[in-house]
Amino acid sequence: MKKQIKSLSISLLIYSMFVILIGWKLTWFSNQSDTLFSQYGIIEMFKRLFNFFVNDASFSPLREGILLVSFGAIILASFWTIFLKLRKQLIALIIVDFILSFIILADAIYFRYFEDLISSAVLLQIKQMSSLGSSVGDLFTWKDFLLFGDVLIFTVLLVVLYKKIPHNKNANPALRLATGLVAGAAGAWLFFYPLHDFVEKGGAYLFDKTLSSMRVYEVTGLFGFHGFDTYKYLDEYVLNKKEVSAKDRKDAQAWFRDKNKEPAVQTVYEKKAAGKNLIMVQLEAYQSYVIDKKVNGQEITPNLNKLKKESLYFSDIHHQTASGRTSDAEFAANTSFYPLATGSAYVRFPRNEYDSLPLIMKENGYDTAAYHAYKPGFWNRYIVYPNLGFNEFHSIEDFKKGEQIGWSLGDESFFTQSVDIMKEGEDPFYSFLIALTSHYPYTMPAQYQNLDIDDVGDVNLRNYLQSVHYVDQAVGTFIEKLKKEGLWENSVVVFYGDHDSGYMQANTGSTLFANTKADKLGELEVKDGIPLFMHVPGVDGKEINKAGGQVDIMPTLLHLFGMNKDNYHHMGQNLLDDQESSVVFRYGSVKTDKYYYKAAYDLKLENGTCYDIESRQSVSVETCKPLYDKSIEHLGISDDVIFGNLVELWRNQSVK
Ligand code: GP9
Ligand code: MN
Repeated sequence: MKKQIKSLSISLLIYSMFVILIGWKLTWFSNQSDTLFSQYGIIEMFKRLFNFFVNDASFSPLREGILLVSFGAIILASFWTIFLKLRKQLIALIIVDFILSFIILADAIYFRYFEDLISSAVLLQIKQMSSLGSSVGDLFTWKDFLLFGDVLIFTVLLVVLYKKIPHNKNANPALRLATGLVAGAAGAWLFFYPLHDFVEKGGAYLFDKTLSSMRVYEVTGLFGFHGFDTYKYLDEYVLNKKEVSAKDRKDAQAWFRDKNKEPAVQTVYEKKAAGKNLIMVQLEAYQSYVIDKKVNGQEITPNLNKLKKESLYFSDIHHQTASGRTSDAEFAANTSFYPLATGSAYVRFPRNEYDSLPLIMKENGYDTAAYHAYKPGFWNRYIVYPNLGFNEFHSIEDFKKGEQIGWSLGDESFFTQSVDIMKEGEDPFYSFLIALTSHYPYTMPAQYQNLDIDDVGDVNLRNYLQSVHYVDQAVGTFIEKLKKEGLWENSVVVFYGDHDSGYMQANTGSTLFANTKADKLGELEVKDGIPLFMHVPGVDGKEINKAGGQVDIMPTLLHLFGMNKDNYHHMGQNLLDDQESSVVFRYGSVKTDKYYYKAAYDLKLENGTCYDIESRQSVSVETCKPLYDKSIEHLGISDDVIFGNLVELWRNQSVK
């Protein structure tokens, strides 16, 4: 018996070491992403936990709870190894160590770019990720692989010492089984107790309507998130394909009915674009802080600055994208629905129908086409576009070989060739162009590094500025060509940015450069800011600073073209009327002209921050409650419509 206990003790000692090692790796991830342990401080968390057990202090599932949950998850993933004899246990632990380390590293790399975790929805888009190609390489260094150092050392030790490891003749299987089960039960308690407490304290919503992966991660930890995400995926796609309840369907329908009941506000712009063509250009990672800005005396975007004076320029527009990036922006602009919290709607619901911009233009006699010089399968575009109402999709396969910059054909050649295709078609038309050159990591060939900025910001910022400067030049060429071909005078031409540039971390050269107000609110304001230009023939230039986002682009255009109908389902607002406006971000924050409500990861009102824009100070969150309520309502309704493909359903019902 003594020997058996001794061998079990060795086994448990090694096992504990494994748990601590993986725990340490989780804190490494936290430090990398500045979340959880890094935010709260691991020592502080242990202290509070001690206080909870010893001094009966109160328990916060989000602080000390996350410690228990994280360790619980490690134990749940590995307690079964205790059932095995020592040699086999060691092999099993090395394999589990490898798998868990791999998950941690993959998430860390993904987070550096997307500030999000890898979810099953993201894995469904894995083709996109692999096409990130060389840019993925820039996201990690060899040091990251030290995370596998222990796996390597233990494997070598195991091979060398294999013969010397006791055969465990003495280890009693029943004793091992019992110990393993006790460990498993302890793991389950550690994992579920704080989560149960969280749900009891009103946290259930987080698991019902998953608005973002990071919010779930904040309460479940990294492995807990992946467990939950896998469960959600199976539940959504395999076990019970998600049906939007009859009540939610009705609520959504009533919401649109109420919205459409309000008579449209008349403006001087109404129908100003009737009969004109529409050319809409989405610019990659284009942010508004570069517009009208000089660096070392040089204009960063001289052509767009000129356009700004001559067109309608919307100066308070923000992107509303999440992990679907470029596809989210296209989706919002062409359907007036919010992108999903996780994964791209293009990938998750490619066959959905909407009252989409190309479809409406088509109904009004327009020819419609999308242009993007990249692989047609990327973001599922070739499947989605016909459903949205695009007659044609000109992908990389339809462009002549030209100058290659970054991911694909440079924007200059892309724009020029697109106009050549456009001019051959019939009027009126809607052409939607997605530019690509200013994609992360923004490195430009030497001949296109035309700004003299060696002493500015950090290398990321310099690369970014050079690439947006190049794209601006391409925009200039594009406008000239449209003029030459006689298209400028009879087309509405729209330019907007798809999303942020992806690396704006606090206190780096880039934030300091962009945030001229140099305060917390300024950081938030510039982070998601994108430009929006609308050139409307016959309409003078004007700057409009109504708060808005990408979902507002289509309602504004329909107003200009005089194509709006009161049975359309759109989440956005017309940016040209004088009604009060607001922009709801996909992660729950909201901005109006007066307030900026920054949502917390857990989406609880009280954990967010409410800023008064004029005083630039934070005020009581209650002031922002109406904004908060609006964001929850909007995101919920939009999600229901997408999950339930409700626009198609309602269309079919009204036909019957
Ligand atoms: C490529 C483009 C990629 O087609 O959509 O941009 P991203 O989604 O990575 O921003
Ligand atoms: Mn993009």
